[in-house]
Amino acid sequence: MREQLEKIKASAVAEIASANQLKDIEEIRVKYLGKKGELTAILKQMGSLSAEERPQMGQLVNSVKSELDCEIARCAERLKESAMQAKLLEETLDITMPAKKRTVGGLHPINVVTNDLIDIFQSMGFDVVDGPEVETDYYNFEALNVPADHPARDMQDTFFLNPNLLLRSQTSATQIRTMENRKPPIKIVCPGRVFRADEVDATHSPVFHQMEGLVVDKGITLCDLKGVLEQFAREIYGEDTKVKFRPSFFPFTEPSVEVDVSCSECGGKGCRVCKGSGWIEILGAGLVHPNVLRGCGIDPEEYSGFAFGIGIDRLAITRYKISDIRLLFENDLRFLEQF
Ligand code: 2NM
Repeated sequence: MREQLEKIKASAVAEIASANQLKDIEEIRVKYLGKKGELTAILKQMGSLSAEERPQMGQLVNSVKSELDCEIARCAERLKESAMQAKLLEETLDITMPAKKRTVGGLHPINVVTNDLIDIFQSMGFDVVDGPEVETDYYNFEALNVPADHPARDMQDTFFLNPNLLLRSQTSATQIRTMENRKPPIKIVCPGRVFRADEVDATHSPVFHQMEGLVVDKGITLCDLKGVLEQFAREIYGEDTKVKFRPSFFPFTEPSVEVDVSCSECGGKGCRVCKGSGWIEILGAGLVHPNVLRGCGIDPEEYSGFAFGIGIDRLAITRYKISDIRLLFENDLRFLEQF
C-alpha cells in the first residue's frame, strides 16, 4: 500500500509538472483527489488494515494528499500568472507607432464671411431670419413690386419649377413673410442661398449667397440707412472707410441707391482693385417702396423702412483675393483647407 501510495504521488507530481493549461490541472485534481480519484480509492481501502497500521497509513495518505493539494494550487497559480503575462504581451501598445490622423473640419469661406456679417448686424440689434429656397412667384416678385413684364420674371433669368414656384432669386421673400407676420419695429437680416439662371464664368455662378437687411419703424430715413451701412463698412473694411450713395433703381425701393465704399487697398487714390476710381461698389439699397409696405399690411403713411442687399460671395472673393468664383463651389479640399 505504501508503495502504491509512492507511485501515485510520483505520477501525480510528474503530471502536475508537465501541465501547461488550467484545465489540465483540474483534470489531474479530479483524477487523483476527486470522489473517484486514485488517492480517494486508497483511503477507502484503509478499512482492511490492522489497528496498528491504520493510523500510520492514515497519516501518510493525508500527508500525500496535502502535498498534492499544495502542488496543484502552486501549479494553478503559476499557470494563471503565465496566462496573464501572455495576455499582457498580446495587448501591448506601441506608443512609438505613428498616430492615426484625425482630420478636423473647418468652415467654408462663405460661412466665415456670413458669420462675420451676422455678428456685425446682430451687434446693431438685427435679428437673423431664415426662409425657404423654393418660393412662390408672389413672394419673390409680386409682393416686391416687380412688374409682370420685368426681365427678372423671365425664364431666362429665374429658375421656375412651374408657373407659380421658383428657386428664389433674392432673400427678400423672407422679409416679405416677416413683414406679414410681425408688427414694426422690424429689424432683420436674411442670409441665404439664391439662384439665377446665369452662365458660369469667373464672376458668375447660378447659385450664390446674399444677405438682405430690413428695418421698418416710424420715421426711418436714408440717414438711418447710411449710418448702419457706414458702421458695417468700417467693421469689414477698416475704421477710415468712407461710404458713398449713388442714385439707382430697384422696383422694391424708392429712392434706390448703389452703395460704394472707399477702396481699402489704396485708400481712395485709385489702384487695380478699384479700377482707378478709388471706390468699390458693394451693395444696393433704398427705402422700402410704399407698395411693398402696403402689400404686407403696413401703412406707409405711418411707417417707413430701409432695405439693402449684400453679395456674400463677392465679399468673400475680395477679402481673400480669390481669383475665380467657381473655386467657392468646386469643393476642392486643396482650396478649402486654406481657410
Ligand atoms: C437689394 C437692394 C435694395 C430689398 C428690399 C427688400 C424688401 F423686402 F424690403 F422689399 N428686401 N431687400 C433690397 C433693396 C435688396 O438688393 C440688392
